[in-house]
Amino acid sequence: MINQLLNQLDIYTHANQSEIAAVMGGNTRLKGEGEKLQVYSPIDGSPVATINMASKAQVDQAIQRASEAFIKIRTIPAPKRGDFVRVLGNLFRERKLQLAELITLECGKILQESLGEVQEVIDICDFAVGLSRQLHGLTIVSERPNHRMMEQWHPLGPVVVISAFNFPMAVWAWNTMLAIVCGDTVIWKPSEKTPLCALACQRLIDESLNHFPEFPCALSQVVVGDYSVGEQLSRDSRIPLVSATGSVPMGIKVAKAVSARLGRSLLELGGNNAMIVSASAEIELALRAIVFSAVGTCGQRCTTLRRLIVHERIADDLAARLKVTYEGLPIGDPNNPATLVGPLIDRQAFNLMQSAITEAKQAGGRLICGGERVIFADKENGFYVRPAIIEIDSLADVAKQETFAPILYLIRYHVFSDAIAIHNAVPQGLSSAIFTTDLREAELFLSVTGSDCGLANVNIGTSGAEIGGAFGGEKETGGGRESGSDAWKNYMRRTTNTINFGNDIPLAQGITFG
Ligand code: UN1
Repeated sequence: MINQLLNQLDIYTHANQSEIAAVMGGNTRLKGEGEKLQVYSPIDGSPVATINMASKAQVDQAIQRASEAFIKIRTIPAPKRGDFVRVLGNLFRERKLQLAELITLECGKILQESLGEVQEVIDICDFAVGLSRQLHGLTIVSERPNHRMMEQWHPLGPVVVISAFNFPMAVWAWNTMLAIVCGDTVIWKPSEKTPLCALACQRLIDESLNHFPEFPCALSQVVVGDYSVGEQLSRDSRIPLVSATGSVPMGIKVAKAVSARLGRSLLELGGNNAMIVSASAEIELALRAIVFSAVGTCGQRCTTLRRLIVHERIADDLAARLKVTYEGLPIGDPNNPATLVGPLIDRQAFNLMQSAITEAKQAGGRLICGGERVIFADKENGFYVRPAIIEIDSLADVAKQETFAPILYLIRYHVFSDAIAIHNAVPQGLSSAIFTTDLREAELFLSVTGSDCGLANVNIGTSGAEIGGAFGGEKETGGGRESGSDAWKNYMRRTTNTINFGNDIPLAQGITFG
C-alpha cells in the first residue's frame, strides 16, 4: 500500500526509480549524498521510507540554482507568476484526497483535518493569484516643488522556508505562494518527520512548470535534511529571508544565524494559547470550541488551546461537562472517519507529555481526566493518548511552557482584570480567545490593555485561523506574520523613489547649499 502510494507520488530520483529524491526542483531530482533518514508513520510506528539526506555541497548547489533562477523570475510580470500559482492551485484541488491521505500517513492527523490542510493550500493559492495584481505601493506628496515620491515593491531574492511536521503542507504554501507571486525563488527545508509531504508538493510545482517554459526550473526546490541543513541555509548570505516555523529553541538558532549576517527572518514559533470563559459565556458554544481547539491535531497545533481561564462561578460546571466529553472522545486510527483524536507524532512527544503531567502534579495540579496512553493491539508502536485536563495554579512553571501534546490547563479567575493578567503572563503570544456575551469584556479583551497575542478571537476557539488574515504572534512566538493581509510585504524589498520634474534642485529640510 505504501509502495503503491510512493509510486503514485512519483518522487524518485531521475537516476533510480527506487531512490527517493532529497533534492528536488524543476528538472533536478537527486539522491542525497548525506546521511540516511528513516521516515515512520505515527499511525503505527511502521517505517514508510528511507531517504538519503542532502549533503552540504548539494544544499550549496541548490542555493546557487535558486540565486540564478531569481534573476529570471524577478522580471516575469507578477500576474504571470499569479497564473502559475493558479495552475498549481488547481493541481492541489485535483489531488486533494491523495495529498490529505499522505498527510495523515506521515503526520497522523485525522483525515478531516488533513483535507482541511490541503484546502488551506488551495485557499492561499487563490489569495496569491489575486494578490499578483495588487502588489502596490503608495504615492507620497513631496515637500519640494515639482517633485513626487512613491514606493515600489520589488522581488527580494531566494527565500528559505523551514517548516514543522504538524502542518507539513499549509505553512509552506503560506510562504511559497506569496513568495512566488512576489517574484522570489524558494528553497524548502521540511521537517525531517514529513519529507514525503514536501516532495509531493514539489512534484506539483514541477508539473505546473511544464506549462510555463519561460519560468526557471529552480523556481522552487525541496532539500531534505536535518537541523544542520537549516543552519547552513540560515547562515548563507545569498538568502535574504528565512521564514521558519517550529519550536522556540529552533527559532532562536535561526534568528541568531540570520541576524549575524544582517539578513531577515520571519518567525512563527511556539504558542501557549488561552481562552477566557466569562460567567456570561454561552457554554454550549464554548464547549465545542474548547474541544476542537484543545484536542484537534492531538494538541499539536501551534494554535492549540493550552490554558482555559474560567470564571470561578462556572468553573465546576464547565470542568464536569468537559470531563464527560473528553472521556467519550473517539481516539484511534486517523483514517477512520469516526476518530477525532489521532496519534502523537512519536515516542518523544509522548514522553514530553508524560513529564509535563508529572510536573503539573508536583506543582499541585489536579488531574481532572486523561493523560494515559491508549494502546491498540495492531498499532503498538503508535503513541495514542487520552487528552488531559489539569486544574492548576496559573503561576506553575509547566503552565507557562508549550508542551506539544493535548494537555489543557484549567485556571480559575475571580475578577476580569485578573483573567487578562493571567492570560498575558506567559512568554508566548500567538493565539487567544474569549467567550463572553458582555460587549465590554469582548472589546476590552481586543483592546490595547487586553490580549497581547497576534491573534485574538471572540466567541471562537484559538485554532483554525483563516488564510486571509496575517498569522503569527508576539514575544517568544517570534513576531512574524505570514499568510494573508499585507504579509506579502515580507517577501519583497521596498524602494522609496523621489522624482524631480522641475528645473531646479531644491533641497529637503530647507537647506541652502552654495
Ligand atoms: C501551525 O500549527 O503551525 O490556525 C499552524 C490554525 C491553522 C494553522 C496552524 N490554520 O490552527
